[in-house]
Order: sequence, then C-alpha cells, then structure tokens
Amino acid sequence: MPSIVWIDGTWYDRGSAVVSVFDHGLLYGDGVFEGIRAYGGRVFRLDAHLERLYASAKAIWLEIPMSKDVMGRMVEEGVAKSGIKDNYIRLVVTRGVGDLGLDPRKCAKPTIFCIFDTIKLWPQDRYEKGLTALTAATPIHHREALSPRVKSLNYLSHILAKVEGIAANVDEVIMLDAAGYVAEASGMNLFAVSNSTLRTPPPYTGILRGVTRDTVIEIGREAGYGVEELPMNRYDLYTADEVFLTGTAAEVVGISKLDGRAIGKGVAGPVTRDLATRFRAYVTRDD
Ligand code: PXG
Repeated sequence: MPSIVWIDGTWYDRGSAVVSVFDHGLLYGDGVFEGIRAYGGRVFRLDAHLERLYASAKAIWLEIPMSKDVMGRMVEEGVAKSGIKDNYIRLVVTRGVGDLGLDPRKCAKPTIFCIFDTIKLWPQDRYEKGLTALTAATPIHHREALSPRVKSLNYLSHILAKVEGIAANVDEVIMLDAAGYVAEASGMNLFAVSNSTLRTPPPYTGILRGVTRDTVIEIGREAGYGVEELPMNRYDLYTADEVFLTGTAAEVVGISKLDGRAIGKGVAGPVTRDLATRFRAYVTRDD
C-alpha cells in the first residue's frame, strides 16, 4: 500500500507531498511531532499521543491552530483512507513558513502534516535474540536546555548517538544524561529487570515519557511484576537479569549485550518475551 500524506487540510500521495524550504521546522528544527501506530486499522492510544503533542507544543510556545478532536479525526480518517492495516503515523507541527531569522514571530501560522506509512525497525530475529548495544558518548539534551520530554524536531543528539552505534557495528545505543544516569535509547525507553521487578528511569529526570513505556508499566503491573521508576546507572544495567527497550516503532525488544557484556543469559530474557507477547495481545485485542 502506498503512503498518503495530509498537509494543512489537503491529501497528497507520497510523490507530491512537499513543504516549503522556508518552513522553520526545516530551517531551525522548530517544531514538534508524534510517532503513532495503528493496529488492524485502530489507532493505538491516540489520546495519549495527542496529549503529548499539544504539551510539547505548549512547552515550545507553539499554538496548534486545530483542536485535539479535529486533529484526532484527521488521523482516524487517514488510517481509513490509507488502506494500510498496520499504519505508522508521523504527525508533525512546525512553526510554519517564515522569513529567515530565528524569531518565531516571523511565521504567520504553523504547518501541520501527517504521514500514513509503515515502519519496521528490526528484523524478526532481533526480537528473539535481542539487540547488541553500547553506551553512547553523546548525552541526551540537558533537561533545562531542551527538555527531553518535548518531542521536538531536534533529534541530532539522538542521531549522533545512533551513528556511534553504527560505527561500532551494534544495533542500538543507550544514552546517558548530563549527570551520567541512564536515560533512554536513540528512540526508545529503557527498562531493567531484576527478580521480576521492572525498573525504569522516571520522566522528571529527563527522558521522553513514552506511550509504550506507560503501556508496558500498566501491563507489567497487571501481570504481577513489580514496577519501580528510579534513576539508574550503567552498573544497574550490566548486573540486571534483563534489559529491554520500548517504543512505538520498536514495540518491546530485548538487549542481549551492552558494552561488550552479556546481559543475563545473552538473549532476550523470559520477562522481556512475556511482556512482548502481552503487549502484542494488548494492542491487537478486540474490545
Ligand atoms: N524516547 C525517544 C527519544 C523517542 O523518540 C521514545 C522514547 C518512545 O516513545 P513512544 O511514545 O514511541 O513509546 C521515543 C519515540 C522513528 C520513531 O521514526 C521514533 C519514536 C517513535 C516512533 C518512531 O524513529 N520515538
């Protein structure tokens, strides 16, 4: 199925969907976005994604000229119109088209666009074997500079961390914050498992509060696992029974090796696989 794109009220096919080179989203990375999935034609946790999008916009002084309800209906319409069963939806709001110069007041109105496509981050065998990873030297943004809780168009530090992983021939990277605590992966949140307890960094320390993360916390609690949100360092990961990552694109995927050390038994562990199975059942359930 070919992808379709909605831009400021009009539908386009992939080949004809374009935005201006004077858009401040492109010129300055001035904007916010969401990555959303639909399973079997149903959008997963649309409200949570819209909440986060509007909160991100608010934090960067960007007023979205469209209500959450209308935005949500556009997303639902796109999923139906695309004919794609398992959509990956990229919803972007930029500061808009303006003259050169940083001043956001140069932009008359935000640009809103939404891509309806598919995504596959890893081949199936990685979900069984787990990913290899290293700790990137590139830290995430300082929370008082550009809060990692804002899902902004500034992904360069995450991309540069990813490049470190590519150069070292591993699948993924773990990023630390400025104080050296474990933060997240390049586009995923992180959990460590020890003695059937899931541990993950709290959002206030400076991570993106993932929709998948929150879902896995809920599912994990229901399944009887302990859940603790607390700052962790690399020692906690090296010595955990299991480490896994969560994200809209990746869903739930284990880490087999970190910085040359096998994590647990060096494969995706039983808790990771259990949560991945429960997650899949949850997102595809009929209710
Ligand atoms: N941390 C960061 C920095 C992210 O960008 C997550 C955590 C996980 O959040 P969600 O809400 O997805 O569970 C993200 C999400 C992409 C892509 O196209 C990136 C994300 C999500 C989907 C696709 O690379 N980032």
